[in-house]
Amino acid sequence: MSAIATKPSKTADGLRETREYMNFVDGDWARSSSKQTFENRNPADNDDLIGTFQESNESDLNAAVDAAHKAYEGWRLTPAPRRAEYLYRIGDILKRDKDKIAREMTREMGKVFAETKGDVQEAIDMAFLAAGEGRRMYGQTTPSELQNKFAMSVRMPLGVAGLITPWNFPIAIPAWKGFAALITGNTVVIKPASLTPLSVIMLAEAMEEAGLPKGVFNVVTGGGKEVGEPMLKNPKVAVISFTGSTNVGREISMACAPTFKHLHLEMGGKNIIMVMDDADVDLAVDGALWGAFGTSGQRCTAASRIAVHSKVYDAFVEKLAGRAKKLRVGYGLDPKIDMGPNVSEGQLKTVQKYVKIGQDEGAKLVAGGKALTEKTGTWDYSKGFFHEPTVFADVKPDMRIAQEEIFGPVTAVMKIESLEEAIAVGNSVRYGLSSSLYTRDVNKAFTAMRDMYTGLFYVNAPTIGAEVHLPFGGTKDTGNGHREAGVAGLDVFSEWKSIYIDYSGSLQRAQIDTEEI
Ligand code: UN1
Repeated sequence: MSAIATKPSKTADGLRETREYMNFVDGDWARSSSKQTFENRNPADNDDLIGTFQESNESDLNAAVDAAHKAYEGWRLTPAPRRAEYLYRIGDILKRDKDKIAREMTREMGKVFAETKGDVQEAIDMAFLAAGEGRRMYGQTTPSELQNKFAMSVRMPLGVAGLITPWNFPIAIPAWKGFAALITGNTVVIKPASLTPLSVIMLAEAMEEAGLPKGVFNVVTGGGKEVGEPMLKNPKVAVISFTGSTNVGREISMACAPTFKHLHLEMGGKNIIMVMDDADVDLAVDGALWGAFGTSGQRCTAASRIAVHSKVYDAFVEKLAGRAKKLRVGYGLDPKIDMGPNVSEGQLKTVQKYVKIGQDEGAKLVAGGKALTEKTGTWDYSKGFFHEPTVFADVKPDMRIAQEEIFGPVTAVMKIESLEEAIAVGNSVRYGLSSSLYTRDVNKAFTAMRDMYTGLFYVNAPTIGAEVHLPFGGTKDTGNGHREAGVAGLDVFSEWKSIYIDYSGSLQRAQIDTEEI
């Protein structure tokens, strides 16, 4: 079977083809045993049906886990440099199809084409990074304390990795997790976000074309209750890696606790840009605009708070509000557009809810504030989930809009008097993903670099823009101590085995037969 079955369907404007996308299980494309599908529509244009996807259930999930479990021995014993060859090939395929995949991703998820191309590029980068690790994957060799004894540590895979991935980076995050899992020798079952299943299906198509052995990578689409929860319960799944909200992450954590299932969580953020009085204000405004409104603010790393020194506060607020009002909102495949829609009606409602909360709390709305619902020369907004880029000024650090993750095009500007105050405000939230400082003073830069308790920190750049070869993740309620990407990303999907080889031919007792000096 292929990934897609097409069938004619009647629509208001005549006959159209509906594409039905399959699950990918044991190297083949398959329907769910539920015989049910769900629809995926373009968030910029609800008339545009991307396709229907399998509404899978527990038995589909278990079948995929069985396939991954069966494939594990063969994959585990495939030398890592050979595993890497598949990843190089997958990276090449993604590179070849970058524009095609990105176009579909903009249709499916809404962010502008330049950004979906960046998303695919992150997957390509990760494919090559992980493939390179296939020839490194360093352990340690160390001297033993005893003569004629050899000591070393090696990574070993865990088994079947269960991945639960979000809609905001529909291919990059599945790639971060998936390639790290594969290169370390695990097999994979992935449940993509129901708002963006196509992106993961396109990733699976690249894997199939690359000739990845059957069952090594499996995709099961469907809901959290029907597919996600059975994944957490299945004893053959050795490790779960999840990116999504802190509330769902907590539930996953509790579900994994009784069986000590290994778990990596990457959750919410409330990231801050801090602007000092000596900063290049125009550069800081550029950064704030990109940090707050890139991906319509739907990044874990979005700059949803901005703390500005009182000496440059008025100038900064005026410039940021002016620039935010000028952003062109519309369909992401139109090259003139700066910002796309929210991904869903639910996200749009959350944004509207927080705009109201901000106004009720007494923050000053200086740009945006409304959902876009009319037909204009730019786009027929009534067909999607659009919201104006929104800037609140005079926000107090304890207001809800400065404390809670909104995940939309809303940012909260606060006035501060010093670096120390900015750092205290910056660290005053429950999350700890990303932070940034605009300054020309090297002493201030190093102080903030030391004192911001976040997993990512930038100087003279916004809170977004992480590259794949460094660890990605956050402190406090953002994560559970793990990181993805970089070499650190291998830790989630492997365990250390320390190995001692005694070639003395006699019993040597560590700590006891070691001569005292
Ligand atoms: C996310 O929002 O979950 O640094 C990932 C960035 C991107 C990745 C964001 N490279 O913003």
